[in-house]
Amino acid sequence: MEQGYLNLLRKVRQNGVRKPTRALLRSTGEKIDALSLFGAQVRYDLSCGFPAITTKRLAFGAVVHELIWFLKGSPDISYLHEHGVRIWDAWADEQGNLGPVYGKQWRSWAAPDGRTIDQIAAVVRGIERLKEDPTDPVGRRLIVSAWNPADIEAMALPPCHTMFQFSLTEGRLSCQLYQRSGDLFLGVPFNIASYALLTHLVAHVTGVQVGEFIHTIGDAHIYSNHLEQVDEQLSRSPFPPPTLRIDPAVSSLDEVRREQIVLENYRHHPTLKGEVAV
Ligand code: THF
Repeated sequence: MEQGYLNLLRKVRQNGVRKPTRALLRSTGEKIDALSLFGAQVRYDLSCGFPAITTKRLAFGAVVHELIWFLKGSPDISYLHEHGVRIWDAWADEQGNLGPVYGKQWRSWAAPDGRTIDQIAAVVRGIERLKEDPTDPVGRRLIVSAWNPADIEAMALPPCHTMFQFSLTEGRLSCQLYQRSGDLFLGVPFNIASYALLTHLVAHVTGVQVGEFIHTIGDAHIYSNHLEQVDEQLSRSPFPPPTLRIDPAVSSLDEVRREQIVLENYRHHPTLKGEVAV
């Protein structure tokens, strides 16, 4: 299940081009280099298990809370703080605001005429229509975009997950993400789990099976302060993937709670820590 991820990690570790980046390390205050590969794609078959990385511990609770927070459409990180999740702190201002990032664009994209567009609700409606009529034109248009050029300047960080598309094929729901920039050691395991979970949730509320998660990355990189951890991770053998269980009572993406999502049989190697570049 995670072999595709490990192969990409190994490829960038061995053949990535060393590049300077814009990112800073808080601990030293200096800009940091990364090993980088432009253009990568990994497929995860969600029907074979949940793609939680097992070669280190994945903070699955933080993944779930972050996704619930995106789905709430909230511009500040108070929900995350109420649940002890600190992964967005480095980008927030003193009031905990990030500007019009993922949640805002997913749930209430501002149209020029003053309307707001709920892209997530539109995807769910589109899948419902496709169940009735597989030839409905929405079939190749199940798209959510976070990249709103008019809002980029007001965002704490331009979205790394620029857009994603769903496809319902033979009763199975697949999702492909285009991620413009991927921090392979720290962020990407989170991102894989997050979009796999989103795919499961959308499939659950629309009553279809899950298919694949296809992860397409623009700049796939390993920051130079993560190299030791990556070498350790690459020396480990993955365990069989865990299984995701969603409470059957979940009927809408707007009311999902943390306790309704359970990762079963998650066997993993010990935690590998790394400092995030901001
Ligand atoms: N910027 C950079 N440089 N890397 C990223 O991964 C990243 N993100 C988001 C936005 N900008 C980014 C923020 N998401 C962690 C995980 C996800 C993040 C940021 C940080 C992190 O530190 N994870 C640790 C600890 C987790 C915990 O225990 O809470 C880990 O070991 O996974 C990627 O979308």
